[in-house]
Amino acid sequence: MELDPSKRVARLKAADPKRKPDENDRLPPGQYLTDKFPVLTHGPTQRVPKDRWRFKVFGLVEEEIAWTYEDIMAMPQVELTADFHCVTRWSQLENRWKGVSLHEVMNRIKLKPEARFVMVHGYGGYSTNLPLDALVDDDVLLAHSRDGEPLSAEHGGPLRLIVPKLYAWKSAKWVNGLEFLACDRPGFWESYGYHMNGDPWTEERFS
Ligand SMILES: Nc1nc2c(c(=O)[nH]1)N[C@H]1C(S)=C(S)[C@@H](COP(=O)(O)O)O[C@H]1N2
Ligand SMILES: [Mo]
Repeated sequence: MELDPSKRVARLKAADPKRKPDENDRLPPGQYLTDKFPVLTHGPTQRVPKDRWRFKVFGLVEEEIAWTYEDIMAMPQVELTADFHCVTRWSQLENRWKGVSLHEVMNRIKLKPEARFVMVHGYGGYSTNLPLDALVDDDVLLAHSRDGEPLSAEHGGPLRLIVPKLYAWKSAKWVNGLEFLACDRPGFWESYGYHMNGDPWTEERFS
């Protein structure tokens, strides 16, 4: 059952007594709190067996790469706690994600100097664009688990991108590639009018 939001906030305050005990400093404007983990997918859930899964790096790179799931899992892993804000106005607080930091991924890629943006691709044809800075932030992960459980296919397993500082549509499920670009280009939702950047704190919902 969904926790009453005030109880949820009370629990969060207890978990971090130093933090200012006000849900408004955790919830971006226009968002409401949920304890559920809603599924939000356009189109069918992708079910990609780990042994067939590939992650491609292409575009403005010195050398194209195709990593297997095992290649990615062999990189050092981190856990981090982060919030998740969907543009349809639900926000979840304190997800415990586990996966590979984008810093680890970027350390293994040689970009051409013109690269400024990235198109993130997912199985099923999904895409979403990010400025390079947003991709290489400290809290960006290729995540395989949430709260100690492997991600279900519905939630983007075996591997999805997590970009906590931007609206959740930037967190591509079934992520299978990074395409580096010199100029920004709209991804799937962006081409229907979602914002090119997508900062929830300044409500960059639509362009
Ligand atoms: N491949 C893919 N990734 C996606 C989406 C999608 O439709 N396809 N939806 C996005 C949106 S709008 C949101 S809110 C989050 C939802 O993630 P969840 O279903 O795990 O809650 O995934 C994002 N990543
Ligand atoms: Mo969303």
